[in-house]
Amino acid sequence: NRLFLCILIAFFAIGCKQKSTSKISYERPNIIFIMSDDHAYQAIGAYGSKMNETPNIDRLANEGMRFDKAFVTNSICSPSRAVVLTGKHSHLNGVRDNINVFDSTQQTYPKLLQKAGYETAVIGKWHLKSQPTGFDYWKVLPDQGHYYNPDFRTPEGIVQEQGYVTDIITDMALEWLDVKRDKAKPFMMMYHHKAPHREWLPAMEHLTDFKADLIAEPESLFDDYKGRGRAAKEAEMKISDHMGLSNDNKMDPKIVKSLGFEQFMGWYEGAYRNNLARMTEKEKAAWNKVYGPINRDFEKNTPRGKDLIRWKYQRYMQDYLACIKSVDENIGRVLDYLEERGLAENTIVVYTSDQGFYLGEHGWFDKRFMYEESFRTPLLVRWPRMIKSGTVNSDLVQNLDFAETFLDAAGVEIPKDMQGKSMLPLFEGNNQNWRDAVYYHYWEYPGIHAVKRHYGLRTKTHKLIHFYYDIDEWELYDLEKDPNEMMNLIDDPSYELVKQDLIKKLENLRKQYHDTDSLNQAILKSDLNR
Ligand code: SGN
Ligand code: CA
Repeated sequence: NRLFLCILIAFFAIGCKQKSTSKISYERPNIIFIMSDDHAYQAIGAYGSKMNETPNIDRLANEGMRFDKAFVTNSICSPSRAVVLTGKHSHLNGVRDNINVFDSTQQTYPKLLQKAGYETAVIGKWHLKSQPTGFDYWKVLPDQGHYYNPDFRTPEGIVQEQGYVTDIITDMALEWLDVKRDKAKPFMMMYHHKAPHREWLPAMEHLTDFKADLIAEPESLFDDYKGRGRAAKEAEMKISDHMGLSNDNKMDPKIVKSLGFEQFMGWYEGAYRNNLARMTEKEKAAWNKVYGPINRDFEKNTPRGKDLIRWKYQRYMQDYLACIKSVDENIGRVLDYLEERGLAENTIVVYTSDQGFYLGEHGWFDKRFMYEESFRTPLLVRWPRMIKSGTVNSDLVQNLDFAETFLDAAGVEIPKDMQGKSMLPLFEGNNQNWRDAVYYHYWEYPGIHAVKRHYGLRTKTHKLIHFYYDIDEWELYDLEKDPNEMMNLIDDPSYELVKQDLIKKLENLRKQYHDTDSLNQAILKSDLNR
């Protein structure tokens, strides 16, 4: 038809390299990549959450595609962000842990889209240390950023904004969409929330939310790690021992001390005070109105032993879910805007998190492990022009695939050195020749939370992990029989064939992704010298 011809001619005229895996031709789509920080799929309505509702995030699932097997390559913040930008595993993009600095001169998908005529922006959490490059507009949080009255990095320097971080990031995103961008071009916006990252500080209007709820405990809240190796036992992310009563559970350090509790880290007390110090007097008053009675009750009816773990879990979830409430409401504002302006039809809207998170499973908070809750991440994609509404996909996809997918959708050639795959065929319902395993490698050890270095692979049915560095242990899980990963089968003779097959597959994947032992030795050496 004539429209198709015009678009085709326009592409040739501007010299775009069209090499889409898709057979459908279309006007170049806009892209909004929404990524929150530490949002577990367990706390999303569309993934079956019973503890909270996320009606706006769910809109993306109802009107688009829900991915049930979406994973990260390295379950931690900066590395995940670097993988998204580059489409390369951590050992090649240089950000293997939260300490590495992102080399901003390297190839990224925003740079390639910008070159192909897209207007690009990143707003919110960045956490890559170096300045954002490849963006026409950027306004990002310094490092982890703050919840209340947060500072922002801009090309002109640091500015402080008044209010709650999730609302402010959204105000900025809407302002860019509405008035700041060049409307003659298609756009790509990375809209990144800080929430619901530790220490889970809710917006003033949500301080009381969930406080009267009794959230169901996960089956493995009191896990004793029997059936697994040293890595799970030695990790320092237990709600019982490592979650802070003051900073995480918002108890006054004076009360914590007077009751005789020792906190795992000395800085927990300072963190509590720093959070309060960022609030205005009005905010402090609202805060004290809610947490004051909780503090007094804790002082009077001090829980101990298992009751204390239960209490901490409830406190943790109340604040965590309240943070998500703001994320969900603000995403609703952006989706409404797209509809009002007639932009929804040809805008790809992605919702994901930089990784998953433990909501008490195995007794934990935090992430890092290749076990399911942190390895897996939510992924919802709406693109009415391409994706049938209400569809569910169960292919193995990764954050490694975003760069390739966005370039492909924009009709830009995918560079050969990118390591992921365009998800466009999956959007169209075609999963022929898709991968049968995903690869994972985590490096930040020794480090906070003490999760040991490990790599491994996951197929649709099994998982094989090798923990190394100050340990040499292998773990094998049958995900169909043991979805909670409670029993390591590595020495079970009835799994010998499965094990041999997985080991071979893992070797092949390591070769395919160029993650070699010699490179890893060099990485270890340089990590130890810093
Ligand atoms: C902070 C958190 C840790 C968390 C890291 C990394 N402590 O240090 O619990 O693992 O960030 O998180 S906090 O009390 O300061 O919040 S990441 O998402 O940025 O990788
Ligand atoms: Ca994170």
